[in-house]
Amino acid sequence: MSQIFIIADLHLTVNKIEKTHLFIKFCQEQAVIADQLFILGDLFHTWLGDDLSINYYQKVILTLKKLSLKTKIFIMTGNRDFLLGNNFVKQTNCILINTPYLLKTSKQQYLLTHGDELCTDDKKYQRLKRVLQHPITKFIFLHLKTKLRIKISNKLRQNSIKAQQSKSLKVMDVNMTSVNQLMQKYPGVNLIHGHTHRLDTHVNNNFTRYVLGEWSNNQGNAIKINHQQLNRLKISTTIN
Ligand SMILES: [Mn+2]
Repeated sequence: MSQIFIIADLHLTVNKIEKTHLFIKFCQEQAVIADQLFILGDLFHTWLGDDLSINYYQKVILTLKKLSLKTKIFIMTGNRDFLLGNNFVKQTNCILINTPYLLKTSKQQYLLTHGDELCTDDKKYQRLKRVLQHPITKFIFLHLKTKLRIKISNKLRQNSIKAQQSKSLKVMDVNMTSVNQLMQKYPGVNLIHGHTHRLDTHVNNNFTRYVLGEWSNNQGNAIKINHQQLNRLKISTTIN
């Protein structure tokens, strides 16, 4: 019997202690029973590089490390934590996976992705992503001093919040042509993604699209695949 948990968009930050505790509790009491845990991006709200951020998130790092003794943890980066690197992997025993990732269970296959690459209506976002996630940009950023990295990261966050205010909800959702183009390459496979924070299940003609939701301070959500059944789970401080 294999049990799989899939989560995304926790956006953990140092100042949201409640949410960090919710995640730790989830790891210790629920994910620990699973064979595999998949985190589909934006586990962290900001990641300024392993050399800085590992220290900020010690509790999370230790929790993942402990969990990895029982459960295989696969992490995909999102647009907020795309700088997760080798040291993070070493310290947590997580496995960094590329997007999209094909998850095969005995009855059904699922394509896992963060989801932002499917939001192709948002041209400005896609352009900025190409620049920010370019290997040269990453290299330069990781060699800047701490203060400057924090300053740039804050500025980018402010700009992103400002930009979102003028964008329509439709522009910030996935583009169905892009989704269909991707899924055509994977006949018979279902899609699981996060990023849009619009928890829902969309049954299309050829595939089902499961969207994970973001975590709040006192509630999270997960997909659980067990006995070939896919179920939605609410994660709360009181485990039921
Ligand atoms: Mn995201």
